[in-house]
Amino acid sequence: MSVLQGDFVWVDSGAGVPLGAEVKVTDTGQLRLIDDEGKEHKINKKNEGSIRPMHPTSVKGVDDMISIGDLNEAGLLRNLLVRHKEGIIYTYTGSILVAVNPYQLLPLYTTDHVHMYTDRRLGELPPHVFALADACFFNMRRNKKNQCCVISGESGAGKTESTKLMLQFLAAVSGQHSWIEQQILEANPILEAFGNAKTVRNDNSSRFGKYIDVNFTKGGAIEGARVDQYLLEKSRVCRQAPEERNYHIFYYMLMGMPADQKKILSLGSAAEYKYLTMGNCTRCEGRDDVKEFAHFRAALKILMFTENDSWEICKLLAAVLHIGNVEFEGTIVNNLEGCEIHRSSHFDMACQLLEVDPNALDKSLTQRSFTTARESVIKGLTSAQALDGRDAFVKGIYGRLFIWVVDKINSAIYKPPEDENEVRPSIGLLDIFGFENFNINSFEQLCINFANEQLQQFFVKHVFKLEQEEYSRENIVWKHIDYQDNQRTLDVLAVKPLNMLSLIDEESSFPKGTDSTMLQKMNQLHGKGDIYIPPKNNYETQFGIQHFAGVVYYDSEGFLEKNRDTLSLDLIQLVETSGNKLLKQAFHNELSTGSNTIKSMPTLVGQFRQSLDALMKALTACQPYFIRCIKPNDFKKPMLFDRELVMRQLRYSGMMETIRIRKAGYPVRYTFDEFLNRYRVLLKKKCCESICESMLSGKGDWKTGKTKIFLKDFHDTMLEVERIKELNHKALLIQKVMRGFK
Ligand code: AD9
Ligand code: MG
Repeated sequence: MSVLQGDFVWVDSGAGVPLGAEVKVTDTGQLRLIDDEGKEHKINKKNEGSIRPMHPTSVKGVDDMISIGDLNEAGLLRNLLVRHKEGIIYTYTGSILVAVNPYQLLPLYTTDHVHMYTDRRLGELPPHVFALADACFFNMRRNKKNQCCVISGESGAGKTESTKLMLQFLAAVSGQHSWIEQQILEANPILEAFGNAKTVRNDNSSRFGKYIDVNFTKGGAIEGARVDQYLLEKSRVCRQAPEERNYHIFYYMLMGMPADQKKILSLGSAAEYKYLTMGNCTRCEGRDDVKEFAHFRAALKILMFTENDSWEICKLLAAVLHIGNVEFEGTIVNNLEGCEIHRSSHFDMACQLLEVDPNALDKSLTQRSFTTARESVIKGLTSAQALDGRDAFVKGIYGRLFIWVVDKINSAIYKPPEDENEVRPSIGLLDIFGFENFNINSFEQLCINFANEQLQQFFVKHVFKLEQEEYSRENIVWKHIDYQDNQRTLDVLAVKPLNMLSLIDEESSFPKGTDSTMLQKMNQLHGKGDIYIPPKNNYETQFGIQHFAGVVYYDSEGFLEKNRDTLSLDLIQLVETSGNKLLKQAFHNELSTGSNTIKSMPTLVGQFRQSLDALMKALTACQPYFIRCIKPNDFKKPMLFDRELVMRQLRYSGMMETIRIRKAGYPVRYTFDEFLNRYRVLLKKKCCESICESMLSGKGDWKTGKTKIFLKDFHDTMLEVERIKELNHKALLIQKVMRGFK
């Protein structure tokens, strides 16, 4: 191969995927390569074989990966890399948008950009998240079909930001600049205050999933929206990993609330609260908690929360912080271990804010009552048990408060249809927690990763399975494209009889079930397959699962407790005696059944599966768009592109196969009717001619003029006869179908 100064070539990088490199000629005439990472390689006869010429499309990069000449991993990766270097973060794969997080504010989202992308077809302009939003909006109206956009990617990849940008665009093109649009946009800061937190991966990590369904009028104006929330990570309220914070709202409140109000709630600074200092981190760089509190308060007003609502919310949050500082002291009375509460100002404040009797709170935190067959027994709790019980209470309060807030937001922005059966045009945006794999993973990660498996299956089904099935139904000549199907993982997790999730549920319902009996059953039932990876020995509590994005090991300890997600009857009864209206409203489900029995509440897995099933149903009824967010580095830094990290994400999201199928396939399809109705304007004359050619050829002479077609009488008859035949045939088909319905 002969190369010249300025040529681009591929060179082996030693680790995995080849790198791009530019050819330079030294003063002495020797050839050298400078690779994409700035490293120099000498070329001599020996290693000339290891370099390959680069396709011109890979040199500067392309807008749509489908047009890449080097259709291999190196080609994809370099395409994103060279674009990232130039600050181009969006790239298409057909209609799928790949978005690489820039970790800096780019001047891409101005009103001018909104105008520029309004009413333009996908691909007319450089790739952009607004273009996708516009495509959803356009298709919703043209195809009279609801649209959804599934936004995926790992933690910190940019899902939430993309969702906000989609909403921003939809609100702008809906064109009303009205109250409802502002309300929908301002719901976000409230949701993020309660449900987002600083983690090691993302300073604004969503710790819950959300689906926002935006409804439009027939004329395309936003009418309302509804937010569905999924599985808030409640454990964060009581515990944070190093360098991580609790939910933003606590810090906002402590930094932003006026001193006189703080005084009433007896609040100090974040450093004073156990629940806010577990991660040894109370500040989040780049986030101004004072300003955010002001924004949060303003947003509450826009969403119709009253002054009193805001105050009651702050009261409950303050109560949570005070309870977190309550301490227990172990006691031994009559040889029985028990504990006592350290009566402190925090305890007093907690009672005052929760509006409960101090003795009652004391009792329900340090004792537990049981009902045996004959009598009810009261047992003292050890201080460790009391701490666990206290944390469960706090998680219960916060989790229910979050749901109450979401319900309240919905009551402001959602207008149920007047007629229940009416289908309103809508666009749904899904921003769900990304795939997670930490050093220690627990029940929450299993749920999150299960949700991601479901979404991946939705993607696989839509992009690969349904597509290829349709080609075969329509007799299109097609060479099958292989893809990574994650259905087998889903089968083991949630489909097969005695699947893992149902085992967890079943074991949770046995009073005697423990994490280790659950693990034994999993080993027995799934240990022989290649999806579930049993623990190494009998003492080990970690099991693994082969996910589409790699193996994740989960620690089974605490699984059943977390899944049962129950509060003791004592605590529920305490809430019942409370004078705090918001607290009681938050617990309305439990309280509605009367005082002596806890309504048997579904388990967490049960609830989560139910809401995911509903979500999948909603998505399936829509025409889907996909945004694949990519995280370019682990340091939240601009202009830093970690090739290995990006390659891993491209691999597990099936990007290579996606490009292949989108390139080979025909993702847009119309019935003949739709096609003709829509596009006959373009080729009026040709269309007419080809109808005549196919129906009248060899049967006398006909002519096309400039605006008219000229036929003999009998031609007209022939055409009409054929037309009637075709229509009758259709009518017959319709009748058949209708009869089938009866
Ligand atoms: V998580 O699963 O909720 O932990 P996300 O939602 O995928 O995660 P997020 O959207 O929160 O990530 O993005 C993380 C950070 O990246 C943001 O806080 C921004 O600082 C940064 N980001 C993401 N997208 C953009 C963008 N288009 N422009 C500028 C961005 N910054
Ligand atoms: Mg997020």
